[in-house]
Amino acid sequence: MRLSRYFLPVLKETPSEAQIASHRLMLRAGMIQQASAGIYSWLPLGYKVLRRIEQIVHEEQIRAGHIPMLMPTVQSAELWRESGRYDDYGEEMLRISDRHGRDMLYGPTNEELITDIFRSHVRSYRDLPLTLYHIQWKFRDEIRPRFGVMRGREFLMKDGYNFDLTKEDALHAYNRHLVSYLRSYERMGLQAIPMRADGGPIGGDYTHEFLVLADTGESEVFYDSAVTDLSFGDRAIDYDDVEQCQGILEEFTSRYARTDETHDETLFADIPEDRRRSARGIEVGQIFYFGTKYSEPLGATVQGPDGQSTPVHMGSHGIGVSRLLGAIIEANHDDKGIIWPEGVTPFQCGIVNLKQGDAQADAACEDLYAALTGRGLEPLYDDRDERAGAKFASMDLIGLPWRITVGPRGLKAGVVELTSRRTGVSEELSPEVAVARVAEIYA
Ligand code: P5A
Repeated sequence: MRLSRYFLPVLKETPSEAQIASHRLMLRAGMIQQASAGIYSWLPLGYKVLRRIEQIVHEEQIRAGHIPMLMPTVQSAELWRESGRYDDYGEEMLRISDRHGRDMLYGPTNEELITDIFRSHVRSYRDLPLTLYHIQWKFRDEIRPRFGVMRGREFLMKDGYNFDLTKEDALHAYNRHLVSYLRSYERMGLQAIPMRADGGPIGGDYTHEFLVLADTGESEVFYDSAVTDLSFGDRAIDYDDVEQCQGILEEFTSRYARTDETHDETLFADIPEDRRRSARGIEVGQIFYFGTKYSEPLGATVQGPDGQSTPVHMGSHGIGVSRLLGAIIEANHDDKGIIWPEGVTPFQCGIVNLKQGDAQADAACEDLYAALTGRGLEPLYDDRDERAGAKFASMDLIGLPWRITVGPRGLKAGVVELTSRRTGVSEELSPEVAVARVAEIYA
């Protein structure tokens, strides 16, 4: 992409309504624009990162054997009356009436709708296990939408639902989700710690939230600092291997880590004092096992091997896709702007032309652009007729992890400069080596 042809409405001023860094930076970098309280338009740069995050979530869900689909945002109240949640859900549910006076709602979650799909088609235990998921907009009429996309009213969620014959099988589905979430967050450059939590309006008493530690987080958390030493890394996973998935759950959840809703002072006091931590965190996902809470009232049953009809065991599993942008920026920024982890960056590399209009510099930038594109990368070429300082400031603000700077002086010596946004370290390299280096980073 050439910046002169892109739509990147960068703000010079710091927006006064934004209280935390991620919200400020998303507005300043022209990623989002508020449409009304807690509802945002995703401008091209923000939309690109949103799509990258979605892509990682899809890849990891499919790897775990879960099946993508798409359900609508607007749902009928009927199903919610069947489960009893139409009244229970309270003021967070946006209730709508259609022209025939029928009660509808903008879905805050999809347990009822997916259970209806399941009960319409599945009759036998032979069709299990089954896990379906989608990535779809949700609406929750939050009393205090704030911090930009962090607590929105309209937000993008990945929500997955497992259907199993037995509790044991459903717990394996729970473990598969835990493992796939650990992988997903790490690919996004985040450490998200699973912590015992409360079921809330979704239900069940077996649930973990995934928390990214950050001072600006809305959740209060308590944990053994040893959990922060764990990392998933590059392990081979067989998602059908019950023991392997259970082992990973135990590895990541056996130490004390809880949100304030389930915090237990007595258990906390058993942790050696120098490892006891209380902090704040951003909840970027939550997994639930709730047994037959929805399958029973909605009549989602299958015929078991013994010929008996039994309600299926279920769980649901959510990732806050749009909230993740805020969480990633909270964890990756400095005074100058965002520092994208390579896994989610909107463009892999920036190209800054220090002397636009200089035939040699222009040609060298065009060559770099073509070479990077040829390697399957998407560079952002700042080809505007601007001062070098302004170009650097924009690049630092939007946070591309790598920048290649091209100027007439360097070109005389046959070099360009490759700079890391994170460390600020620059190296002078021939254009070919710079391209190879960037390609290798993303290989
Ligand atoms: C699990 C999937 C559920 O809704 N039903 C389907 C279950 N869980 S949850 O914890 O309530 O939500 C899942 C994740 O969505 C994000 N989230 C939000 N993001 C932005 N703004 C909001 N108002 C908001 N509410 C929830 C969180 O990341 C949460 O973990």
